[in-house]
Amino acid sequence: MKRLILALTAFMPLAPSLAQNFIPNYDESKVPDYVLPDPLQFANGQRVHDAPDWENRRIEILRLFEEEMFGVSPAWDGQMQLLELSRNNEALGGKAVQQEVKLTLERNGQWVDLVLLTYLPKGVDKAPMFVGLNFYGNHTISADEAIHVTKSWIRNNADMGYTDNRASDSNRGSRVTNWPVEEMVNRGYGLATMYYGDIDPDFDDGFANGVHALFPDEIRNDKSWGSVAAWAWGISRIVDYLEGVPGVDHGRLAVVGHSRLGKAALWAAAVDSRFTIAISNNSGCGGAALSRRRFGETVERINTSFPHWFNRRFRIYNNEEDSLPMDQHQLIAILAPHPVYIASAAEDLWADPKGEFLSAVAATPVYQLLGKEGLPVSEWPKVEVPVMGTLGYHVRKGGHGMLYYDWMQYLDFADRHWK
Ligand code: GTR
Repeated sequence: MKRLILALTAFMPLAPSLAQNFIPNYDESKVPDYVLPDPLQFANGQRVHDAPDWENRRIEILRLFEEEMFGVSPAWDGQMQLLELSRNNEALGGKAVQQEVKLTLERNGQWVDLVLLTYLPKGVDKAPMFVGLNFYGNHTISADEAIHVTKSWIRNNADMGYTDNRASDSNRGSRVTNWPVEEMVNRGYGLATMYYGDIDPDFDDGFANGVHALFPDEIRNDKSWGSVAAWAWGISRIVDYLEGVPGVDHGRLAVVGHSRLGKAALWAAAVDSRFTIAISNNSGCGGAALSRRRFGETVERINTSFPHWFNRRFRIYNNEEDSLPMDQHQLIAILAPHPVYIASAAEDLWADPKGEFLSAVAATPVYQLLGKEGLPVSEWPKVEVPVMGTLGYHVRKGGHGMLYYDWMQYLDFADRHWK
């Protein structure tokens, strides 16, 4: 009976009062008791003994995330056309090549334009790259007037001067501190970034636009891909493009994202093994934070505020976190043996910093099974004391954001694993 009720609620519209009345728990003593699903135990109860067993268990877990949460994304069977929009061979005081390329994805007469901004350090034969989506448009990454302002739908934002859901060029360079490109380039890394709304505009539109619109033949059901999966799918198209760029080290690609885009970064790394490092910055609920803790944002709350982010089946677990067949530590575990870095911020309680840390702890046995260290500590580290093993973690002081401090740790972490 409970199952039937759960199944029915997946199709029921969520009452708006749920969002309005929601009071997040920020009290550690009120975190309920919970038992995490064991990543090293198959659904049928058998143990995972070795690496070949893990390969099968990994696929089992991946399918759970796909079918119960992010949704099933289609394989890409279209064409990609490239058009260079701008190029500066003397960017960042001559240290980098800055380029904008329009990637037009075409499938059965439908098309979508994605504009990618890349920086490649000069004097590096093959540059390792950070690949990450941005929130406010490529023109916010640098003040360079050559960079195009996105034409895609964008959330209105009085501070940014965005009205009518259109970006304006009044904010050129306003996100430079969140994207310290010069530091990356100085240390031999490149960056590839794209406005996430090019891939899928972030509103509940019934999946009629963005890359979903490339698949009009898709019959949607309660397992179909949501917006987080679409952003991850778009990130894979960036890699398709980068694979054709000779100055890029294709074996050293790190996917990075903040908040909702941190959720997308983790999912991108799970479905696309071309990423050999994944970085989650304040990804919170649906990202690195354990859902069962119900600390800060919860499954019900996220599904209510953002009904388009996950698939419809995920709503089954509104207030039913203990019946989730997986939890977010397994999203980290299925990235093993690749290095993963998880960053929290002390005042970002909505994203449950401790729950993000505990995910890394609970993923560690999988790394150890594969002969890797995982996370070197099991006690929550003090503020701004980063720990780095195959899994890395820090909790920065301050609130929600991807800041200079965070990036400095990502660069150190990448150096440690790649140099
Ligand atoms: C919040 C959302 C979080 C997080 C954040 C963000 O409104 O509740 O899950 O994704 O947005 O993306 O900045």
